[in-house]
Formats: sequence, structure tokens, C-alpha cells
Amino acid sequence: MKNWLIGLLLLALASVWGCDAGNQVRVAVAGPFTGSNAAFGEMIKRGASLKAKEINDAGGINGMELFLDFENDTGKEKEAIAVATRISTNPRILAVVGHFNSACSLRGKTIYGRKGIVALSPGSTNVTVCEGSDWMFRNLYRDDFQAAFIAKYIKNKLTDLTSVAVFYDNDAYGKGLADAFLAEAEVLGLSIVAKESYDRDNTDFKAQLTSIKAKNPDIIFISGLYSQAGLIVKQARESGLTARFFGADGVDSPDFLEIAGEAAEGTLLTTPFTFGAGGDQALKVAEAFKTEYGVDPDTWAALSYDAVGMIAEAIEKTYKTENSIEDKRKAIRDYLADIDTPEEGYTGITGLTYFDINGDTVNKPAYVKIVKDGKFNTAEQQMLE
Ligand code: ABU
Repeated sequence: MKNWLIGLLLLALASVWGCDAGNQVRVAVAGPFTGSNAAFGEMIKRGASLKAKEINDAGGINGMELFLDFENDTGKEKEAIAVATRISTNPRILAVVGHFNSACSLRGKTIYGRKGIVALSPGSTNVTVCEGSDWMFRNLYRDDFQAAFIAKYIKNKLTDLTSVAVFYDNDAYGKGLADAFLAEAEVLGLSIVAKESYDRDNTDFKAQLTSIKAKNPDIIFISGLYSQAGLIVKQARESGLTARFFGADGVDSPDFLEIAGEAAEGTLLTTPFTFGAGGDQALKVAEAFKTEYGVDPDTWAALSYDAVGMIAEAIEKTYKTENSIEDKRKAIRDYLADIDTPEEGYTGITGLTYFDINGDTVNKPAYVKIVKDGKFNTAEQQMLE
């Protein structure tokens, strides 16, 4: 038989099985594996891989190997479109864990919806990521919740800091979070004395910091990602700014500490997860992660670990060899959409995940961390009630 004919036959079989010839089921993991937020991508890759390894060591999913296809969106919208197209047209891929950046998830949303494949994000927090699609899910809070939380924390827990500057990344995440923060700040009567923005590719923030310094804020809310936030706090201290810094989950990466150095001290930030709050199972996974990779896992490794676990459970419960790839993908979607009460929730190391009608997770709390002695610590004052 001619080679091209054999190839075509194999592709047709893969399309029916939703797996490759080696008794595998395939799930894509899409994230920024290179580029300016690659530290997130590395943790996502490791957390996802650890869960897949555990599943495979325990016999796989109904005897099939779980194979992860890592797809690098570089954290950029254009690349996310290419990645989403490649994934959704690959007849061997059953579902997606990703994307991480909200702007990338928003770009993938239409493509995944059109092709009927689930994307479960372990990191995108922009409010609109899941809205208007049956195929988008996430296992962490949204930015309307996160922004209101930060505004209330400043108002109620940092009572000696009364004037606030907002410095935001001009993308779907940074701007969306800053807008939601400003709306809540107005409700609470917080005094906003400055508002500045930057683009992701910036490395010099001195012009905006000079404007902010002129308004003499007590605290600066940075609504953006760790790589720029690290430079911002460093350059702020070099410019003589003495204000406290508050970041959100985009700052929650060990690389923030590396980039900012001593200037990071005292920075507060919100996060959807801390290993301290995760209980024994989370600590066991943290230990296994450190043994495997030689470093501690971060929040994104944990959420990715859980996202892979959730998708694997959905495959386990719904997979039928004889189904078409479209039906296999749809069955995964229907299974996840049915996880809509605490009783039906998926218990992972980051807590209980269940979805509302949009595919959003609404029950998970925010925690506050503070940088002390060059490390992230759980802040003494939390606001879990
Ligand atoms: N939520 C952390 C930053 C990633 C994003 O939502 O764009």
C-alpha cells in the first residue's frame, strides 16, 4: 500500500479514536512557554506534567496513557490564535488546559467554540473569558472579585494608607482588573490620586513613575504581570518613591522576587491559592514537585495540576472508543458543565471546583501574600470572611 494511503488511513482512525495509535488520549496544554511571562509557562508545564505522570503511573485513564501536547502561545494574541487553530483542528486532541493570559483565552474562545473543544484555564481571570461560550471554563476566581477584594483590603486593613495610584498593563487582564478596581474604589470612597498605564513590551517606567511620584500616593496598585511589576518596583525605589506596592495574581511568581530584588520587600499581592491553605494533599504534591523539579511549585503549577486532573476525570467518565472526536469532545464539555454544585465539585489541591452557568468558578477565595526577607509569606491579615 502506498505511504500516503497508509497515512490517510491512520489519520482517519485517529479521528475516530481521538487518540493516536499508541493507546493514548491527548490533551493540549496552552500557555506562555517562552516570552516575557515564561516563568508562568514553566510552572504550568511542570504542574500539568506532574499530574499526568501520577495518572499514568497509576495505570492511565481507563488503561490509556494521558499524553500532554504543550502548545506555546508566548502570551501573545496572534500566537494564541495560531495555537488555538492548530489544537482545535487536530483530531487527536480531546481538550485544552489553558490558556494562561486572559488576552490569549479571549482569542481562543471563538475558535474553540466553533470547533467544539473545551478550554479549561488555570490562570485567566478577565471577567469575560467564559461569558458567551459553552466551551470555556476556569478553576479560579474572576477579576471583578479580585479587584473588589483588593479595594476592600486597602480600605479596611491598610487604614493608614489613604491615597492610591493605579498603574496598569494596557491589556485585557491589566486594564480589566484596573477598571474593576477603580469602580470599587469609587464605591468605597478610596482616594485615587493617579492613574497611569504601560504596554507589555516596556522596560523603562520612569516617565509614568515621575507622574505618580508628583501625586505622592501612599500605595500603588500595579495591575499587571511579574516581569513588568518587578521592574516597576525597582525603578520606583531608584526614583525615590516610598509608597507601598499592591499587586494582584499576575505578580504571583517567584521571578517577581528575582527581578525586583530588595525593592520587592513589603509588596502585598492577591493570589487564588497558597500551599499553606491547601492542606495535607497540597503539601504532598508540593513535596513531589520539589523532588521532580528541584524547585517549589507556585500557584499556577497547583491550578494546572488540578486542571489536568479535572480534564482526566472527565475523559475517564465519558470516553467511548467508538465515538467520533466531536462526540468525545462534547461529552467532556457536558461532564464539566454538569459540575455545578459543591456536592458534584472536583476536589483538587486548590480546593473544590464547580462551575456556574458560564463555566466560571465563583466559590474560590483570594489570599494575600506579602514579600518579607526576599520571600512570599502569607500576610498576617487575611480577608476570607
Ligand atoms: N490572572 C493572572 C494573569 C493572567 C491573565 O489573566 O491574563
